[in-house]
Amino acid sequence: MTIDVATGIVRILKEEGVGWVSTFPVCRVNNALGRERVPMLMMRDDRYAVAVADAFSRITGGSRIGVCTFQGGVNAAGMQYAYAGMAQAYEDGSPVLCITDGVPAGASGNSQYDVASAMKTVSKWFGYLDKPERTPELMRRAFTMLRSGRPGPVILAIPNATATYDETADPYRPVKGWKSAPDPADVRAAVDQLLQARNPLIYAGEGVIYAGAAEDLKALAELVNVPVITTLKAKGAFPENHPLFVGVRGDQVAHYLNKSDLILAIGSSLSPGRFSHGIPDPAKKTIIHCNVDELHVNKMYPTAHAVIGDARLTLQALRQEVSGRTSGAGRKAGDVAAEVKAARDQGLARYRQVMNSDETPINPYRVYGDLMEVLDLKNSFVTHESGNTRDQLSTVFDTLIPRGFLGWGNVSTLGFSLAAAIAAKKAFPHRTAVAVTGEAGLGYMLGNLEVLLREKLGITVVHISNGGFAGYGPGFWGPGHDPFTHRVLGPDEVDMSKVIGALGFHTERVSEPAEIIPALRRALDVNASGRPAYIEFVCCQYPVYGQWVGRGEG
Ligand SMILES: Cc1ncc(C[n+]2csc(CCOP(=O)(O)OP(=O)(O)O)c2C)c(N)n1
Ligand SMILES: [Mg+2]
Repeated sequence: MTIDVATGIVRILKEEGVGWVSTFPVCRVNNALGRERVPMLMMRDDRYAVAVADAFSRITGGSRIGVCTFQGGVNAAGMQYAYAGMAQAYEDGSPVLCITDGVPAGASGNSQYDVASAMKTVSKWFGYLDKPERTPELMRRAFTMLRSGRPGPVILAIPNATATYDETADPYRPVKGWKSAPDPADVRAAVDQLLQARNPLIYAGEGVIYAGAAEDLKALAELVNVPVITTLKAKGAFPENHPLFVGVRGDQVAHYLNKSDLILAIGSSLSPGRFSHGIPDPAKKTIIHCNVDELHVNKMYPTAHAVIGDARLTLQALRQEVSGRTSGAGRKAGDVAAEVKAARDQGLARYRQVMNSDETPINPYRVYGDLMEVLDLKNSFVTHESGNTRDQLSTVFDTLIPRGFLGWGNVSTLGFSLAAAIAAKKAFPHRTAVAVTGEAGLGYMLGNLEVLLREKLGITVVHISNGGFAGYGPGFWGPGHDPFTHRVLGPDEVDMSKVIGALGFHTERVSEPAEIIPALRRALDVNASGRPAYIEFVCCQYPVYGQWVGRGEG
């Protein structure tokens, strides 16, 4: 049967299990989405259209692919704005599918902005549908890229969505996605080293979550009796109430990174960035790098052994090898758990103290502590913003299930938390979803708050309202910056709870520590009936949090 390209794409999306598509108008594939009854989640700008789909892929660990559409072609205004969302998805390695209008043949000289080259810089793969009958081929390729190997965004540009082709000529079959198992010799070499090490440390990255390998990570850590740290993006890959869990950041993590003689990295690029650790004295450590591809091997640090393959298959192979060598007994190594507990207690003491603080303005840690008390940590989703909420929550927030908390941002683009909370509600409608933000993140999300009301998305936005960019306070960036790039109108001048209340949110403004828990409870109650909530907590600026370890530190 002859169909048009847009319809073909949408039918393939349905076959691939895509249940909805986020968008900001206009993209010609949207007509077919409407005709074929695939719901569109219309965001209020193109960056958020990408970010919601991106976050959906992250939160589901790539098991359900987020898809978005935005304006492209010769009038690529949408794409220029969507670029920010794509760049973040690419930076963080998120398997999101972006569909846009392509520049038609003969029109490539119409604009200054070169769509194809721009998109290639922020995608794992860029497909240009130059012939209608290639629709199944390009969609197959796209889903292969999305479901196999190192995750990353894929973009499809459709220059002529109304062109037709014969749907029966090349019937589409959903793409499974493929994994690879590591070379057994590499596994043996890794286990040789691991069993010889005195102070090994497991360094777990987000690849563990994408591989669905959280259970396997736990099983290996327990078998070899080795402490575990996770990256920001992998927060939750290992249960944070587990006796072997050290942390994401802070003194106790620094202690273990410094002390370790062997790092078993799994599912992490080991890239020392703005929001990750460096490996101190790497030449004095044995680095075993387990990764899905070779891109990151020998990148910043000398890799002693690489184990290339899917994280789950790798963890299983390592476990089997250790088991075989030790007759199932694993590695004996003294009372590792007691040492971890002592290091955590010491590292976290000063935060635990302020988590109980009665001071006013409220200490932000008190809000986080109370939030942990109110939430069912096995049935909720929390995410941070760029700024102090990232730094503080990633220091103290206990995450018990994968994606109970979404850490994001090798570089963290302000405003992503709202997209993440929306995606979490779409992925797990019965989990409570909370985005914790400062005023900068809130500024980015304001235009998109209407979506929550229209779509009846019961999400709570927690605003740590401290009247400024706390991390940018006096002295931080050197003289001249402060107060010009630090102070904004704060709770004394603007009542954001009234502003957002006028939109239709349930809102509250809380100044008393004793009111935090009741206010959060009311917000979550309201959320259960599909109404969003915004709670402004009038807080002090308290730029205190666990540090990342630099590369050179010894
Ligand atoms: C798109 C983007 N631009 C700039 C930045 C740099 N940036 C990071 S945090 C921040 C300010 C955060 O202030 P606020 O939201 O008030 O949070 P606080 O630290 O006070 O809790 C800025 C400007 C960024 N992360 N993303
Ligand atoms: Mg602030």
